[in-house]
Amino acid sequence: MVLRKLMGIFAITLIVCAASLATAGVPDVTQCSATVNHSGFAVVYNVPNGNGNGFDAAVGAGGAVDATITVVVNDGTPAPIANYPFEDVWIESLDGGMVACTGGATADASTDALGMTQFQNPLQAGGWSLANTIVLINGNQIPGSVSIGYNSPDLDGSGAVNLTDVQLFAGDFTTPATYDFRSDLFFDAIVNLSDLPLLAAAIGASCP
Ligand SMILES: [Ca+2]
Ligand SMILES: [Ca+2]
Repeated sequence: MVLRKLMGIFAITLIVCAASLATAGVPDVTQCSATVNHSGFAVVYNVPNGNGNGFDAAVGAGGAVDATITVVVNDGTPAPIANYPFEDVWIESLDGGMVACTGGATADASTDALGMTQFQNPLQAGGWSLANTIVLINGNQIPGSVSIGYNSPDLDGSGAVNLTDVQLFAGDFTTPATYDFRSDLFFDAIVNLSDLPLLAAAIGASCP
């Protein structure tokens, strides 16, 4: 009888230990965070070859803003996970409009001792989006989103800036009655001649 009771306690202890082992060191997105100091929507300019702007040179309603995304990766206990690989921390547009090159939208570095990393370096990406941005940890979304959209001279998100994009831009440029965000490369709520140099400078750029 005493032995059976002891066995019962032993089994319970094993279960409790297994539960805590399962979460330690494994990211739990409900315990992770993604934050931007800037409040309000901001747009980041991407070029597939990485020659776009960093998140610290985003454009908001009133001009240039720092839209750097700070991410903290915690496990379920919750405790910070250090050295979590940057390849497994990436961003996407909620509507999929921003199209990243392979590995082109990952965090700047693996996490530090506090489980922290950030998105500040230019992405390697094309396409465009006015939807918010989500952060994924090994494919699992951190709940919520940040107010960042994207534009790019790779208008169609093909991974290259070429004649197809020029034709799309020309179509948007010649119909000023309808505002086409995708061609507002110098983001100021109007598509005009000031957007053209950005397209011209990027022709021929492609994913690495
Ligand atoms: Ca393209
Ligand atoms: Ca413009």
